Amino acid sequence: MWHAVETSIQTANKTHQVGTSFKKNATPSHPISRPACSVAELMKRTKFSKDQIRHLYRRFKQDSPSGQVNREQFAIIFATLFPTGESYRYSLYVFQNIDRLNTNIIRFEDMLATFSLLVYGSMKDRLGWIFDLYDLNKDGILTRPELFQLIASIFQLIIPIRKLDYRPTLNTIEERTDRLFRAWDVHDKGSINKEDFLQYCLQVSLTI
Ligand SMILES: [Ca+2]
Repeated sequence: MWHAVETSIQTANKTHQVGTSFKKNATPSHPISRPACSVAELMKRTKFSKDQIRHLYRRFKQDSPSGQVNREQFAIIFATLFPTGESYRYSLYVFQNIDRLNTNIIRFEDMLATFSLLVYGSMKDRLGWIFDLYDLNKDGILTRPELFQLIASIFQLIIPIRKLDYRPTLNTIEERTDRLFRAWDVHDKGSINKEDFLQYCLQVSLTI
């Protein structure tokens, strides 16, 4: 997914279109939700350039002509990135991590804010986003069942479980979950908060 984002940004860097607002479609075929703020405001919020924002907006509109995406639409778009796997469950986890206000809708501004954090954010910001992705119920605590569900959904992106012997795959997911959970549960509490997670990941990144 982020490769696609980077490709879009690189493409935007090669374009020379200018403008300070989102142009209206001359003959819209359906109601369109446009960004609630100006390009200048989005530039200030996200660090993206005007050309990058306009290019990303066009790409966003290609996939979602209405200007916003619900869970089902997001899952369909997401599935094109993983044509051989089962991406629905993971797409829902990503959706709820972008839809931070829990509106059940992703607008262009939401998507752009996430891209900005992942492209321009600090290591701590990016790791925090990953922790929030793993923290499925968003209560600030990562539990083993949540980590298991997340890892299982990642496996399904690549390997449709229905096509494999289920037990060995499940065992592998259990082992991965145990290994990561033990490493991240630095205080051996049986649960992991964001501070523990950041502390572990930042320490490891410094030693690599
Ligand atoms: Ca949780």
